Amino acid sequence: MAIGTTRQGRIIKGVAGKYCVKTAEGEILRCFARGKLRKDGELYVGDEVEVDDFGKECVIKEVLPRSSMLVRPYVSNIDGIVIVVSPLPKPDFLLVDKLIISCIQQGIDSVLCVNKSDIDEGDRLLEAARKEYGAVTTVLSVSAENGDGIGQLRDIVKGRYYCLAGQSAVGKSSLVNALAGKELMETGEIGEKSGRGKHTTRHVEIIEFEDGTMIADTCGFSMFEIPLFDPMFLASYYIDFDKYRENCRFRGCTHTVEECCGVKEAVELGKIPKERYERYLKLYEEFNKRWEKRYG
Ligand SMILES: Nc1nc2c(ncn2[C@@H]2O[C@H](COP(=O)(O)OP(=O)(O)OP(=O)(O)O)[C@@H](O)[C@H]2O)c(=O)[nH]1
Ligand SMILES: [Mg+2]
Ligand SMILES: [Zn+2]
Repeated sequence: MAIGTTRQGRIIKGVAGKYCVKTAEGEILRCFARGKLRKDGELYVGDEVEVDDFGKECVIKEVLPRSSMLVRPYVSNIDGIVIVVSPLPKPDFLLVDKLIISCIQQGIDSVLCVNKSDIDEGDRLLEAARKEYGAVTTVLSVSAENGDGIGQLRDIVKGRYYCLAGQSAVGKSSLVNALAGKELMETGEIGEKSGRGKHTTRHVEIIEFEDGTMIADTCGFSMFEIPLFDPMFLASYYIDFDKYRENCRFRGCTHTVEECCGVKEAVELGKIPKERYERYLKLYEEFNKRWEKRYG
């Protein structure tokens, strides 16, 4: 077999075993994967890879160490997630909670974009999002439709690499187009009967802007399980609980059934939103069940 030149680049798209790798010089190499990298789950969009360049054909032979890695959406080496919700389809805050936990686990940033501000009557969703997440992350009001808040979003992602994440039809691809100022990505509709999205975006793809900003458009999803860990650590990902934890009587308080719990007191006093705490309990239960099934 001919010996190729080794080159480096980043996977910006991968469909059915074929990958587009962009080099530092901006050249796009069309690649296959070698050996075990051919298996599902071995290569992520965002991966920095070494490629054997045989001229017509290129082969990915190695993945460089990743700084971050997510399974939902399926991306690597990101600096942060733009979590998108909208008034329609109906927002799912449990999904938002899980994405924020993923960000904290991976040591990356998050921003919550309340999209479709043009149809958010009385700013209801925006107000709810601010109440639930104001103490946790940046909450932005945006509209891909009329350009509202897009400048602020652009400032946040500038020069960095963010992926978009959220349910189908919340407007992720529309936001990429708004940020780019042109129609790069295909956008879809909401089913009239179901009120849900139609999963228009089928592949993760990185779009690079002239100033070096990179945005990965991703596929919508509603179900997602965080990789399992001991439920006793769940509360440590709720940074808005932090300052009330010192009022818990017991060390290692899980803020569920214990007496004299500072977090529960804060919920009673309205300092922690009740709904946020209730979702915590739900997720705690979910983790407990999974944990017992595996280790019980
Ligand atoms: N009114 C309004 N509609 C919007 C806005 N942004 C997106 N939409 C509409 O919402 C629908 C879904 O938009 P997409 O950008 O395809 O949504 P997506 O999140 O990429 O969906 P998937 O690719 O299926 O995950 C389209 O009909 C858009 O025109 C907005 O700011 N305001
Ligand atoms: Mg899309
Ligand atoms: Zn407690």
